[in-house]
Amino acid sequence: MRSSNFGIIPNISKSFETGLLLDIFRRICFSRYFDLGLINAANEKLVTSMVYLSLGQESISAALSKAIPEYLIFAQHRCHDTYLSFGGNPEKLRDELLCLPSGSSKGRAGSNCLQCFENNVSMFGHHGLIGENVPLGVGAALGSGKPVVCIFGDGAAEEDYVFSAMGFAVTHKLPVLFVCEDNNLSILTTVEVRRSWSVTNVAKALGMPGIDITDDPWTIYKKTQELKNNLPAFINIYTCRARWHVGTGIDNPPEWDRFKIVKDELNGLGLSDQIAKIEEEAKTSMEKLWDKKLLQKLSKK
Ligand SMILES: Cc1ncc(C[n+]2csc(CCOP(=O)(O)OP(=O)(O)O)c2C)c(N)n1
Ligand SMILES: [Mg+2]
Repeated sequence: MRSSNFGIIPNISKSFETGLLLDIFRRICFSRYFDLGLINAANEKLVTSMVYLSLGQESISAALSKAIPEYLIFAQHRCHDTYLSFGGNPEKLRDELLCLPSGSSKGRAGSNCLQCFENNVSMFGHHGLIGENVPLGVGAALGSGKPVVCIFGDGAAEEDYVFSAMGFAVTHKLPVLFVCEDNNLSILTTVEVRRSWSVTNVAKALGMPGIDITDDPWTIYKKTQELKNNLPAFINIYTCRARWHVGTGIDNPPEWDRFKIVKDELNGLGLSDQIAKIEEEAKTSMEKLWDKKLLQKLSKK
């Protein structure tokens, strides 16, 4: 059942070291303020390319990037947070969205096809066919022997090639972590309307461990640490998309506000001063990144 605390390990944050709690929070803030700056820039028509915001879902990659920083990444179209949390350069992401040659794909790919091969990150671009990153990721694990994370949506999870790739990974015991960012939506259609079955049950039937949790970053971190010793494995993570499928508008208020829940928890742990400082730093650096005059200058180049 979708709810803000489904599958969360009670009091889990208390078992974390402060440094790790703050690092995860820093990554959440960074992705969040990147997208908030982008929303302003897009609303001012300074960014005119299509944007797929990860706003609302950013706790997932913040936690994954701490738990499995070295994995090859095969993400889908909603992955600003994945790119940023794993260590992609924010200027290059901004420039990509501005369609500039200095962008992460020379300005030719855009929001939904992000890639990164620097700062020890190996993130492979998505082509647009939802779920195709899953067989590609499984093939990469087979060919390279390196661990892979495939991150895809609850809609993509319904594509037949996703299941055949997951089955192949089980048969060949490949080191792949399959992560479904389950925001309950394929564009505007909810899971309930689309299917009567659960992807987690399919993963389990194929012979891999499968769990359902919510986007509590500390539970994600802990469960990922456990599952990485038992790959291939599948995690379905309930989360909330805060903005439109594509673009900056708002469909409905999100079912829960993970950012607020995380801050409340960290405040309860006595970290108010530290998190206020981290949030302010993220806000300031992203305001600079998305400064209106700077964007006008960059676009004239
Ligand atoms: C094979 C295929 N079918 C349909 C589409 C059109 N399409 C683009 S995004 C999308 C919804 C994706 O939903 P989900 O995978 O849950 O990702 P989310 O946008 O919710 O993050 C669809 C149906 C497509 N790109 N590829
Ligand atoms: Mg979805």
